[in-house]
Amino acid sequence: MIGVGDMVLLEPLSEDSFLENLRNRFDHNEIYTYIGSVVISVNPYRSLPIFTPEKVEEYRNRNFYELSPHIYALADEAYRSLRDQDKDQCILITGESGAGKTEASKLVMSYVAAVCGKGQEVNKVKEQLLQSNPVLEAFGNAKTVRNDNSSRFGKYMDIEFDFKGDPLGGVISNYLLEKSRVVKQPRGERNFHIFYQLLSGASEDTLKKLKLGRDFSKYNYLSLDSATVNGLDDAANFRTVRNAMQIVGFMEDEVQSVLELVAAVLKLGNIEFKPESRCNGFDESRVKDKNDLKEMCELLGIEQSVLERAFSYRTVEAKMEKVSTTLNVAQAQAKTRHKVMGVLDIYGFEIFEDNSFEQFIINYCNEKLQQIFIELTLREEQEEYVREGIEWTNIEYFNNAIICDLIENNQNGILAMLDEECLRPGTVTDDTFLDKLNTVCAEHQHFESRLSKNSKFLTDHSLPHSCFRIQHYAGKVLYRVEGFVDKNNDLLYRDLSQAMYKANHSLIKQLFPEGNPAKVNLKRPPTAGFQFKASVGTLMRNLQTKNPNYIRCIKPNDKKAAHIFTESLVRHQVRYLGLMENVRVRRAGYAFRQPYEPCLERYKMLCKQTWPHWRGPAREGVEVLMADLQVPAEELSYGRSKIFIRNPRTLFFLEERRRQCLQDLATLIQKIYRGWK
Ligand code: AD9
Ligand code: MG
Repeated sequence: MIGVGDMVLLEPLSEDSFLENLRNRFDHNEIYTYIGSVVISVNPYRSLPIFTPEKVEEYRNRNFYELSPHIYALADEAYRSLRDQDKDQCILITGESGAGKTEASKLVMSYVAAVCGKGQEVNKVKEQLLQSNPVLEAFGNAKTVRNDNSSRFGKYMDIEFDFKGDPLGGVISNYLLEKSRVVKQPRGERNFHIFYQLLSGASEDTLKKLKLGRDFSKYNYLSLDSATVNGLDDAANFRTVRNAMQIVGFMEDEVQSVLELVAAVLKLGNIEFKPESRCNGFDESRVKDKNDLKEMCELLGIEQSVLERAFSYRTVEAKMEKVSTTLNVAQAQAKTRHKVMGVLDIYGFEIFEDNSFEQFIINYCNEKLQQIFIELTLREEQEEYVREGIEWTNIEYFNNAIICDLIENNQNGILAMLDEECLRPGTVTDDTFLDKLNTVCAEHQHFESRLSKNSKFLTDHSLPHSCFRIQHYAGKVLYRVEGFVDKNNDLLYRDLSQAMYKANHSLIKQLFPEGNPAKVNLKRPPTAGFQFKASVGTLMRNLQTKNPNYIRCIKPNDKKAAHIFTESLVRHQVRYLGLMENVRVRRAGYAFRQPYEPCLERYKMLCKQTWPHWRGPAREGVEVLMADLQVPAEELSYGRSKIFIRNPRTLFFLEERRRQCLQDLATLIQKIYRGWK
């Protein structure tokens, strides 16, 4: 074993020793390390020979700590508890952009697919589950500065299983797709993969039908400086995606509709507007060159004049963005309750130089995940203690509930105040929102309210203009309010949705149900913040009913390169993932626990009474053994099925004695062997 496989057993424990252990293991291709049952994964940025079918077999049906740390061990444990103990599971994968979350989620899915049932029907479902990834990635991933295949949405997938543990299907929810990317990408980044894939990989015939050419530079929405990405074969990926769409269940005409939509978006990007003076003295916008507009209308079956009018006028109100979509719903007929394994691949905590509404929302989601992590980790510990009949010692930990409250409280939480501001008549700007925030928080300060007493909302005079700062569990983050009101409003003018609804194109019609004039809803659609809060709430309630399994992903360097471990960068992530806190909580009770049988088996050679055989119950054997080795009684607790060891040093002591014993034995055997010769 390189270094220490489980950080709980690290001695002495400090941030430095934690980092050194990670680095040491990373340098030796050991990218996985445990904190108890949590898996830390450090992105290797190269393919390692540890994801082979042989490895799958190696980890299959083995106990978690038996082999060296691996994501397969976690997947196996989760799958077996689901199948054999009927416990719904969730796999929570967090980490910053490029840390390897999406790859980890795919590894878990492929492991589960490899070990669960067989047969024609089951294999079809497995294929559908696995092939949902390329489809989602084509439309939701893009090359960014941080990651060539960055997911621009959060994803949660519930995989459903029958009583035998065979997969039945899956339900996917998406969170907060970064849709602004369609229109504009930061320097050095690309639009969503599908645009480039379509232009590079579609046949001449398809392109002709879609009225497209291959040249990226002809389309305003496709940035020019980074249109091709090293190591990314857009044309080959297009074929993969088309194939995947078919496997997932899209009919040929549906695929065609989707591609028409993609083409229409490219055309839309090329439409330019010019001001035209009106007799009332106002300027009105008019479409400059009508060819793209015409082609777009042909693709979508929209009357050109209708769309043109919608572009130029605005009545009122808007549509609500769908936050979660359901794909590929389970096909099961069985009436029995399904077992469920949820896989969450969601954006990690973000602290940039410039933090906006998106970071605010993302960090809020991470606060909620941290909260559930604390809650569930502690609950799990507590439950195990109760199960084993061991006295529960209270563990001190930082509870971030007050930060969640600061953001989501229905009365005076930041999201509620933003909503109030967005809905208020009169002139609303980002600055009026900030004023309100500061006033309410100052008022609270005056009354020594919850908000200020814990001072997670930080006001001081050093703050730059138009900013507020929050003390998140992972660190202080400065948010710039510019754009908060607009992004929260998330308005699409009704004229546009009505024009879209009039299209003679079934997919477009489905996408804009609010454009149906029969369903004119004068009520304002919910704000983006409100919707996100609601969907995060649903997600949290869903996760709370499941047994959690954690994968914490770490990005070792900023260069997307193999073999480089930048300590400062990793230290930062270790801090904001709360990993030291995690180790501390885990060690606060008992650092190590093991069922009696394997424990006796491993150490019985250290005591004459237990070696070579112990005839009585394993628990008594372990008691005799520990007494003989003079392990202090306060170091140990005897549970119903397991022994609990308080301090890692006790375990090291046992391991060291065992090592010596084996060595002595080896020397003895050598001597005897020489004697024979
Ligand atoms: V983002 O928040 O969606 O921008 P992720 O999802 O955390 O991010 P991703 O899984 O996409 O990161 O990993 C980034 C890249 O790292 C991948 O495209 C691979 O090139 C590389 N990677 C990640 N994990 C592994 C691995 N286990 N083995 C080899 C890996 N390469
Ligand atoms: Mg990702």
